[in-house]
Amino acid sequence: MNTDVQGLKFYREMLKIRRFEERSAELYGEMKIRGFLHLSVGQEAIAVGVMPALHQEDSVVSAYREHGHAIARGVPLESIMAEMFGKAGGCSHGHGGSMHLFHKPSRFYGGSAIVGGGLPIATGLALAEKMKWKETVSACFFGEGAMAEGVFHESMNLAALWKLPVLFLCENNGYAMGTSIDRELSRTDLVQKAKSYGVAAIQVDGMDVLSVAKEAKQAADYVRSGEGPFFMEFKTYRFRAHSMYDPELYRSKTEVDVWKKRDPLLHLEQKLKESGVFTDDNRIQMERDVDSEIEAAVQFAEASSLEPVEDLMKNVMRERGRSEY
Ligand SMILES: Cc1ncc(C[n+]2csc(CCOP(=O)(O)OP(=O)(O)O)c2C)c(N)n1
Repeated sequence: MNTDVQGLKFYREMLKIRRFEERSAELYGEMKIRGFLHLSVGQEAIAVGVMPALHQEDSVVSAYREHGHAIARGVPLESIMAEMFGKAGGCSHGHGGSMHLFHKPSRFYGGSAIVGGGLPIATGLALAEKMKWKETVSACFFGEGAMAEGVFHESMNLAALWKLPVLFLCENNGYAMGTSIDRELSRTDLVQKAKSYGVAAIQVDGMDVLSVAKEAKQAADYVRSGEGPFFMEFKTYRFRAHSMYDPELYRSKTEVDVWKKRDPLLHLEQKLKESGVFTDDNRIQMERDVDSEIEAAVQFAEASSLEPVEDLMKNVMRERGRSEY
């Protein structure tokens, strides 16, 4: 695909994620969305740049900051919004909320509240696919905070040892809640850490969607060809709070402003304008289109019903008494 056409597509997709999350924050204020809500504003280039490298039959596993991943993967927008509302029309039937988006048709296997929880799931999916002789990739998004968890090391070790087709996608936004990376990890060279397991690894500018797309394609091709796992560290930043309750005392406004100058949307907008394929009018029109798509999703969520009370225990694993066996 021509770079300008691809750039315009990427811009629209990043804009959709940005506006979806900004609208979600408003709806949270209106108490339409309840529970936890983690926004990825500032990190959109990673979801949007990585997805085109994946095929329909590949698996995607994420963590709790996953709206962007789900949208970019093609999980229907209205089913994501309905899930945030806790409604039966949600992709997880309203059982999961923002942190537990799940959509089997897209092979989007969560959404997990447990830091690092997706890593062994993605590794297990890769093992299952390899045992079936399938040439698929199991892509796993996680934050650098997950690299302090035991499961990160177990997953990397087995993926490397058994040459499993896992694409490890670390979004290094510098903070795990209020803890900066140098206060959480003994070694902050993440690429080196991955290489110590014998896993091929690179660092990529996570604010530049075109670089993300180029590098992700090569990495996914490597994994698909049976070479084993690949680790990508994306240097990025979240522009908003960790979740909806966060006074942000751990970082300065100046630091946030410096990163905002590298906003992935602004960055791409400038590039496209320089190429002469994008104007302010185009942007305004695109914003209108995206906003009406999001409003349709909100209407769907509003109209969707709550799950009947008698179904609330459906899909809940219960310990059964001996007599029930
Ligand atoms: C196993 C586990 N430990 C602690 C927490 C509490 N917790 C929630 S988010 C978070 C920070 C994780 O940071 P990172 O993985 O870098 O992701 P980011 O929030 O930056 O996207 C922590 C410690 C949790 N959810 N799960």
